[in-house]
Amino acid sequence: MKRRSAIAVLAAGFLAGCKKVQESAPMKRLFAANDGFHEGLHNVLGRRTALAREYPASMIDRNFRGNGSRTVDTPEYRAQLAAGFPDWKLEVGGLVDTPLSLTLDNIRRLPQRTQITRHDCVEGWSAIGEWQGPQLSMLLEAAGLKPEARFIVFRCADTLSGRRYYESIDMVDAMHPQTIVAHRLNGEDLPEKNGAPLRMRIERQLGYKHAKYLTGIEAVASLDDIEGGKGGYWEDRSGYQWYAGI
Ligand SMILES: Nc1nc2c(c(=O)[nH]1)N[C@H]1C(S)=C(S)[C@@H](COP(=O)(O)O)O[C@H]1N2
Ligand SMILES: [Mo]
Repeated sequence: MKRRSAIAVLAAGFLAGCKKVQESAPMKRLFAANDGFHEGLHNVLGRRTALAREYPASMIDRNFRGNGSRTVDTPEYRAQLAAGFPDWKLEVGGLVDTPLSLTLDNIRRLPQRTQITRHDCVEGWSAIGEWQGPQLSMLLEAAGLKPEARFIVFRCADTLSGRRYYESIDMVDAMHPQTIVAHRLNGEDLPEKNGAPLRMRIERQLGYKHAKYLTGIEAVASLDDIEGGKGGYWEDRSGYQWYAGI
């Protein structure tokens, strides 16, 4: 019953949400705020909403490197991995009207976006891959963001040096058409090292923003009280920039 209602909510959200991302409520508010404002802000928004470059299939790196966590070191994850993640749940919650609990099957049945993009890691390597999954904006529209929601936090299953990995973005990136919840890489289910079964793609930002082993998507008003308060695992620990635009 619970699962069916999540799908119904998603379907309704999708039908309502077929309009362009630019016409979604948060983007409307952004562009309204920009009306009559000076050119500088207009240019910044233009840059932030522009698409990241997409590449031809001939340029795909067939063995996409795994970086940071390359697995989740728990018996539960190993069992899920071996069984094809039958019980993996992606929770969409926080400041939303209707929290969603989605299975992989739910995610696979949603309208999909496929994009061939270049991943850039701060450590100095890049790789081109083809990613597939539903747009984050669709999930957020289905759940219904409350007006106070300003950031989206991504929760992950893995720990690095004893701390849960997490990340966050603002609504411009959350509503960006290339921001997707990816479950496939280069035409196959996401490999373990690349974040199976689900990971974020946030194509206008550096690699550490792209949360792997995704378990939760949470809408919040402020990042101050989350973990170290700087909006991400590396931001808390190493002073990496929260906004990692490329
Ligand atoms: N959950 C989680 N997500 C993560 C990391 C991590 O260690 N754990 N590493 C980040 C970093 S620094 C990079 S460059 C990319 C690497 O993605 P890849 O393993 O698919 O190359 O994942 C990012 N997302
Ligand atoms: Mo990275």
